Amino acid sequence: MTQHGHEADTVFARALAGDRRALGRLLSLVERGGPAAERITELAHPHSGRAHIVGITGAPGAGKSTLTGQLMRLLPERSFRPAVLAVDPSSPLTGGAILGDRIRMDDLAGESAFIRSMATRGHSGGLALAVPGALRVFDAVGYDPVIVETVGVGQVEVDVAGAADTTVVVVTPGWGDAVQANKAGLLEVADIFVVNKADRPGAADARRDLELMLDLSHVTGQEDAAGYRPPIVMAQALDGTGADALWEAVAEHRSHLEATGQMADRRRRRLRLEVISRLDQMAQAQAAAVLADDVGRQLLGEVEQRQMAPTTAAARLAERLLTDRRSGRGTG
Ligand SMILES: Nc1nc2c(ncn2[C@@H]2O[C@H](COP(=O)(O)OP(=O)(O)O)[C@@H](O)[C@H]2O)c(=O)[nH]1
Ligand SMILES: [Mg+2]
Repeated sequence: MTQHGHEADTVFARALAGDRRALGRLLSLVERGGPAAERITELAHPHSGRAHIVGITGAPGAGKSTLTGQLMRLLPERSFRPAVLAVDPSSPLTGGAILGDRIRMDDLAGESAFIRSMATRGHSGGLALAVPGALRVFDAVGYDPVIVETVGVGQVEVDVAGAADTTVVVVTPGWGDAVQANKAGLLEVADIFVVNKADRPGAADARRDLELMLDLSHVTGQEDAAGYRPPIVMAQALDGTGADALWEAVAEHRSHLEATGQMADRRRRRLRLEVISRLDQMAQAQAAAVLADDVGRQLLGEVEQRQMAPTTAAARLAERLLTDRRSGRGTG
């Protein structure tokens, strides 16, 4: 067995038995990518598929972390074992304040919760693989729900709605109205809305605007065929108001997904996308290798000299790449 395989196997077994340090190590290995991450995916996959993955998204400063922190307080009291993956462009790897400025990791260091921050920079394999990998690890070792916090669609390369069973979109009176949420593409991905900072003026307006937008999407037939309409939860994350109602909405959405078969559909689509990203990454690495070798460089030279069309060169390279793979002389 390779060294990577050996470490991954040992660490995974320990994490599965409840060792929190091993879980931390496992997540680092997954985040780093490469052979160890692949081995961990193999080990974790058969154990996964049970946790409810809840995405929390919205503009920076909307209160996502504070709200998540409130859920992390509430859920263990109700016998859940929640985990959080905070994907944050500004977050250091071991930030003490990832759950907002009032709630520190130490407050939540109990056995029944786990919080992990993932910086968006420095991923050779990309977040597109690191995020599903980390969520799978949490799921496999028994955390449920698994909450993934990210800034809004289009601001990071990870698509939270694609990664989650239930997507919560947080807006604030200060951030703007439903029109902005709509422009940011958040309206389509929301299963639940939270109007946070309801202590601020304009909260009722934000709610009304969202209701109007939802009415419109109903008229244009965008509403869920099974009649689901995203509820709007008013919250003040700083003092925890609305956290209960948010959790209730999340649980209702889960029931709805299960009753209508959409849970299975979403998961099927997600796994398919994960295979596609992985395949894509492998194909790109292979293509880069074939382009960089002698034949690749020669063909590129011929294209530059106008002796060969780019299409012909690409077709030749593709053929070589596939032949190499089949005869086991590939670079991977
Ligand atoms: N007034 C008010 N401030 C809030 C509320 N919730 C969060 N905040 C503050 O908003 C700021 C951003 O919160 P944070 O949770 O870090 O937002 P994130 O970037 O979406 O994760 C922090 O200073 C919070 O204390 C709220 O309900 N009311
Ligand atoms: Mg945050």
